Amino acid sequence: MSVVENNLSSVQAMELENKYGAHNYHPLPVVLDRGEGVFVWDVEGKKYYDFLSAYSAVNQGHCHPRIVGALVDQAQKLTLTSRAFYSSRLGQYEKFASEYFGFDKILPMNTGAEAVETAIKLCRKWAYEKKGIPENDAQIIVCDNNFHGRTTTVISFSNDEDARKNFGPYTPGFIKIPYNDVEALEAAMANNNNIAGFLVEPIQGEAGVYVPSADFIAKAQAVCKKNNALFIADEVQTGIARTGSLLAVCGDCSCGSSCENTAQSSYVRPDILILGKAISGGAYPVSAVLADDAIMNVIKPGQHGSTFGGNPIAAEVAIAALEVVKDEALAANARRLGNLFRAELSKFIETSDLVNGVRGRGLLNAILINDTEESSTAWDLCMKLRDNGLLAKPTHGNIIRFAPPLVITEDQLLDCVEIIKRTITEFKKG
Ligand code: IF1
Repeated sequence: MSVVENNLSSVQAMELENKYGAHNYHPLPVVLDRGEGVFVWDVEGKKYYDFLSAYSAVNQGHCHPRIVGALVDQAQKLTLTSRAFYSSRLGQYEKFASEYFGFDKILPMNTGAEAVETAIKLCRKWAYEKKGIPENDAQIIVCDNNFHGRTTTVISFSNDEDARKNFGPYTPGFIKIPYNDVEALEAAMANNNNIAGFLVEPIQGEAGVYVPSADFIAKAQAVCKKNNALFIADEVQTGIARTGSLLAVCGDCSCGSSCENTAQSSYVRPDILILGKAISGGAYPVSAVLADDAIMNVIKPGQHGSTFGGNPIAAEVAIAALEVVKDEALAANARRLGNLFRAELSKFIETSDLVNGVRGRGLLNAILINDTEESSTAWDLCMKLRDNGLLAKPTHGNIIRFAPPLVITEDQLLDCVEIIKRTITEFKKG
């Protein structure tokens, strides 16, 4: 008899996770069993709007038929070859994705953190072999309150004590500056010839959906260019149409594919682009690093790799997921409905003493709860939202992120706005 039972209750399922699973998360008490589009169902069959989208991995909606179809078809043909051999799918994916985002090459990996680690290695190697920084002296500038993953090097430059405490000794070679502070970036670069690059999220997701000044990214890239340092954009969470353009660094374009007019003023082309999450529509772990030959070609055979990186399933799933973004104009939908969402909530919160702000871009938004970071108010509000059929979770104590799949319709979005308004109105602080 299979040890996996199919008809567990929510309570039984939660008990199993608590007993047999590491306690590295504190999930909202809901047990999801099925997903379709913007909806998920728990094991008792209750339906919810998904307003987290697996942290912006399910931008194309749950179980999108084209993406699942690509996954199933390839899984029945060839799942994994390793990179010891060529495969019929990889080169076609590499061409598709490189042209889609407008770079010479792509280095395929699996998780976002792996892609960030890859970008750090690529930047350092370029610094030693092309910029001429003395070996082991390369410095990469990062921002306060960054989130780039959970590997030991990445948490070495985190300032979130939960993410880094007691995981030392830490990897050296990183300089922290305040986010959205071009002057601090210039100062960190001035008189320091060992700066290899600047790694930044175009919008800080985990920190609480911090949208920087409109010109921050463009000015930061100009400072990098002036100092011969690489501008590295971590679009793991903000990419793939989430913020109303294909990439958050695209600014106000919503073309949803590699934009011909990359010369447009708001497009800031990174030297190294990091992608993850929704590059696969959440159907399979896929991440990637893109760069032009002058940077990417510092990596030679045997100097970097991954068992699953660029596997045939990942290749086919990512192609399908990226085609869906363009064919369903998800960037334009995210832009339009994100503006509507913020406009509706901005009006409403003028009447509420529980919420004192809404911010975001496209369909990456957050509300600021009028209570301390240490309070349970944001969590308690998410519990009430769950009861009312909408799933969201606080990013930090008093901020709730709202990030539905980008396939959401206007009617569904307005339905969710009503759920959020009603829940806030009825909420009584504990
Ligand atoms: C968790 C946060 C979000 C990311 C950016 C790289 C990665 C992430 C900008 C690493 C991953 C995930 C990780 C997940 C929850 C989620 C998250 F809360 F942790 F910070 F989205 F905000 N760059 N973010 O956001 O990608 O290795 O996870 O594939 O660790 O709890 P990954």
